[in-house]
Amino acid sequence: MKITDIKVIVCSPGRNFVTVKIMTDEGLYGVGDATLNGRELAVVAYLEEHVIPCLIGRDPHQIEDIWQYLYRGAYWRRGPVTMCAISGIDTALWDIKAKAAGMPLYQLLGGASRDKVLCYTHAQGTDIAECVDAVGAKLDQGFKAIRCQTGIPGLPNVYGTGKYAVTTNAADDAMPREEMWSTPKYLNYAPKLFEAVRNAHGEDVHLLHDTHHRLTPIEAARLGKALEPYNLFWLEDTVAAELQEGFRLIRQHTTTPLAVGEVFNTIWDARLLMEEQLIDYIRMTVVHAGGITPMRRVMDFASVYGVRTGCHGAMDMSPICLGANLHLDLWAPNFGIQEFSGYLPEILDVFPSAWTLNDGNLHPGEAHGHGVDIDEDLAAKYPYQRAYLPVNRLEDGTLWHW
Ligand code: CS2
Ligand code: MG
Repeated sequence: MKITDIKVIVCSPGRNFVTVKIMTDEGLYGVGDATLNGRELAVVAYLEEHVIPCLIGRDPHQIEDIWQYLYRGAYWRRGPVTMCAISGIDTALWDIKAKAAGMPLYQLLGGASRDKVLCYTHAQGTDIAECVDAVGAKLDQGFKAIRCQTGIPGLPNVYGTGKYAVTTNAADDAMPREEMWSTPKYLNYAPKLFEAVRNAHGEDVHLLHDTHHRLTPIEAARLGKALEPYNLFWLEDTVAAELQEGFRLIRQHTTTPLAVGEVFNTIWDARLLMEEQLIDYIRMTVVHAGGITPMRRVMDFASVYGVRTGCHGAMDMSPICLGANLHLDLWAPNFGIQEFSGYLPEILDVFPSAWTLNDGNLHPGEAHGHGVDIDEDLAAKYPYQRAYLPVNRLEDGTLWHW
């Protein structure tokens, strides 16, 4: 088999997506997600100018060699733009291989280790009462695990809450919005949220929380300790992800399980965290990690240290990325949970998907390949819109982690 053509499709059905489509001389094609939220066109240029010309005529079955060629061969390794581009290619190649084998992708990975994939969804509110109600609504929909985020008195527009809770491209995102942060206000308020949610909804629901890299290690340690009575499934992204050693201090002080890694893009970003068992869940995901090939390695490496998986799955990971993650989730012996924030209906129309959601669990489906496609005609009706993630400042104006 030979690769005859590779297209990069950019569309914005409510938010921007970059999709790679690889065509072959045998009529089989595969698709992969290459979306990097807020930096989409940088990945498009990387693919069109530097990757695609090298792959025309190659055998699409040589997934490992093509991955090494694009990663090692580039000399300039790592980084989100590079790894999202490689991921788009790698995911499309696995899609082709599984279609050629006449199997759903999870069978090629080693088969299913479980019947269904537990997922967590999001509940948020501008205040605690609203968030408690939102948790109730998600429980009514059948979800078993719920990430809770609340606005904080005195701080407008806190991440994951209010108007900006859904990660769509709002009209006012054409330039970066500015949010405001205060760690003291947050640390005093966050435990009250979980006290209220447990009081209202009991012990059975798994509760998660995301701090979006905004704390220092000692602040994270304090928060983890304060949340212990509420038995969280995980506390996510407490400190800046670059500071792997910072987790040593957090770990010494709290038994709240820790998750990190949505901004990592290679196994080396998480090596120390896993080797020293400083985390419980690794949040890396197919699109940002460079594809299915390296994600399988991350999952295996994590399993050596008792670390479980918790793939990032916000709406800016396209349904293709979710589909690919779900095949890995179904296979991985050390699977933990899959994030699922859901999609706008127009996104699901553009990306016809074989995966299903039932009673708080996902399944990748039995379609050959990874089971997600793109409707190119429909995608063309939603042109790209420039959109940024927000930036974050402390109350005195200092630029802070977002
Ligand atoms: C978040 C994301 O899902 C999460 O845990 O941290 O919403 C993240 O902010 C976005 O994916 C950024 O693109
Ligand atoms: Mg997060």
